[in-house]
Amino acid sequence: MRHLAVIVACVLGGAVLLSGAAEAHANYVRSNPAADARLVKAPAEIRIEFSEPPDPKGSEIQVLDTATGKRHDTGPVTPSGDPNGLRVAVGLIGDGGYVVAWTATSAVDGHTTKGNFAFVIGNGPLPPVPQVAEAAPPPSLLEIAGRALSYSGIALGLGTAFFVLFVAPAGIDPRRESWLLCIAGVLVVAGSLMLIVDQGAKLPPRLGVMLGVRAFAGLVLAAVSVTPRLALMRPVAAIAGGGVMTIGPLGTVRPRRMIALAAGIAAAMTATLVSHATALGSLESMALDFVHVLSVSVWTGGVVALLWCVLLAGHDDTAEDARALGATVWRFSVSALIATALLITAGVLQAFNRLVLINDLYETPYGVALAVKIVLVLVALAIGALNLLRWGPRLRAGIRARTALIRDTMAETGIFIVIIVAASVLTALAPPAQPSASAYDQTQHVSGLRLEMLVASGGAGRNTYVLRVHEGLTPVAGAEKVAFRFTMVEHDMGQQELVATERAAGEYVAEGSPTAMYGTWKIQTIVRLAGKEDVSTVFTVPVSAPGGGGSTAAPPLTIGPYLVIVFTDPAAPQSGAPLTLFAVVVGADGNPVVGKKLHATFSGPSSQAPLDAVEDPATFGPGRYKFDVAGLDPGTWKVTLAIGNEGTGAYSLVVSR
Ligand code: HEM
Ligand SMILES: [Cu+2]
Repeated sequence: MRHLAVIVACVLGGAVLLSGAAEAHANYVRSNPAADARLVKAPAEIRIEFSEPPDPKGSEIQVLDTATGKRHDTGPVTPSGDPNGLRVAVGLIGDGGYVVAWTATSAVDGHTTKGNFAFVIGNGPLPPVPQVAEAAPPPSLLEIAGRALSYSGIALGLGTAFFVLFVAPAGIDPRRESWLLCIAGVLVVAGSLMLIVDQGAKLPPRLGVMLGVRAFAGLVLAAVSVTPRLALMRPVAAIAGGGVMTIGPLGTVRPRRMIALAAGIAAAMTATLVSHATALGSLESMALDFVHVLSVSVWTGGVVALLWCVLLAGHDDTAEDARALGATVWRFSVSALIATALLITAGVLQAFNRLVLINDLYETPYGVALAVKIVLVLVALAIGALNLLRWGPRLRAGIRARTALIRDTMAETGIFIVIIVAASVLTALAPPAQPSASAYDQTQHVSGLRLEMLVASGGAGRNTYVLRVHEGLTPVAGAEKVAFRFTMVEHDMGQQELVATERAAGEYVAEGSPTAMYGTWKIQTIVRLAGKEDVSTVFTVPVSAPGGGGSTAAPPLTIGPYLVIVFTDPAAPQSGAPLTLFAVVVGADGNPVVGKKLHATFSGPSSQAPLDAVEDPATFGPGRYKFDVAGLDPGTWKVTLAIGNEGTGAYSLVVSR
């Protein structure tokens, strides 16, 4: 019970350290020309910046004339100079509307995403605003299989090496683990090759190198297993005195097993280096992922090695045999307890980073795969507890329990296989929390419905509004009415309503220009289903100044009891140029909050004095606070906003050269 309490404390403690939303799969962040831009003269090239490094080889940018459908991109897609950017040259084009349709392949994990946006040259009408939805094709079976084999091989190799080095009885025959290491090596090699074949010609070079390293580590595992007396190892073995070496305080060290452990760790490292955590580019997230993979391997691979050890022990006829086995079970239980505490902490922290709502666990494919994992982990933990609390003590008391131990470890092994398949589906899917091609994308859960509001562009004027309505995993088709009511927070501009039409099952779309002025808008959505009461909720959407369209608006901050929408004027700040930072403070009822003291502190490429906000309801309307910033150096700034002493929130500000 005390151990359980420690695990629970670790998980809860970890959950407190949650950080913001993650991104994975290469998604559109901004472009030049911007989405919905109106240009005076034709661009010579299109540049798009994504949320993670794209690989030019597997990516495509098409520039299409909306009138004729003709393609105007010339030459291949190349890096744009920005680490996350791509560019394509554009032929001579005249006035008119154009659609840019892009496909991006992540350089990190090879996952593909698609999307599109429009721009217009001259005074003509804006071309039809393209679909807001961006698509990530479903993962292939080959990818899931390749991941599952890789992960099982890594876990078996690493877990076995750890088990024989640190858990098994000192005298265990080194040939014992050979079979397990050999199977592990074969699984890792086969899994890596499958993933390479799955990528085919579009295999990003970096991913190719990583999978190559993983396959090599697999070969090492297999080689170490089949050649305990390999010629190459002979000198080492000679020095080591037949495979056992004494190194000062470390005690005896077995080089063969150390090599297997190193190969397992190297293979685990390649998993982290091609994971969503790495695509995110955050060291913290990568460390969590690496800890997760290592601890998962020590536990799951260790259980299989324990099973093997028990099977090979042959019998536990005497009380002596039973006691020896009991000692091994005890040592394993201790390492398994530490490993499970680590893996659950790291897993839960990652999960919070990848999910938008807790409901994602049953309302998105990614969440369902995660939920399957969590439930099965709980079952495996229960069985593990049985080993620890029941069979272990019996064995140590000299009572036979070998059959029960074999049955339980086999059951655990079976569960682990399903967990690893679930983890493979999980890592192949796009997590729910990720930036979308729309300027605004928020999800709310109201009266049993999941409502996702997408607003195509961040600027004032004509726009497309999409509401995706789901009940559980199923889209809610055929609603009697879906409508949007627009009111401005800062000024009384009356109310406008747009009625949406169903574009696809559960996807309701309206076009129009209800947001005439830049500032903060409340969109009340009304969903009327036959025979049910209307479901209504409010989304608060920042609308940026004209010309600022296309840049992804930051999601609102939660500071104390308030929702705070932060935006800048100009929308894309330039280094050294004065800029205004606006913060609109909205209460729980969606109404503006006046008379607060707002304070901003800056951390970034250079030092910047903190600022206090001024309120100017006569000019800007109530609830809008203004910071005048003299000019910032180029780079990414973290602006921490405090409202009195009610709370703080962080806003990320990118200043270009
Ligand atoms: C025996 C138990 C478990 C096994 C074998 C396992 C296995 C794995 C593996 C192999 C990965 C992929 C790592 C990579 O590619 O770098 C992964 C990722 C992950 N795991 Fe687990 N895991 C287990 C338990 C858990 C638990 C209990 C949770 C959460 C409560 C969890 C949440 C996650 C998350 C969120 C990811 C990241 C997925 C992504 O990249 O989008 N795991 N797990
Ligand atoms: Cu991905």
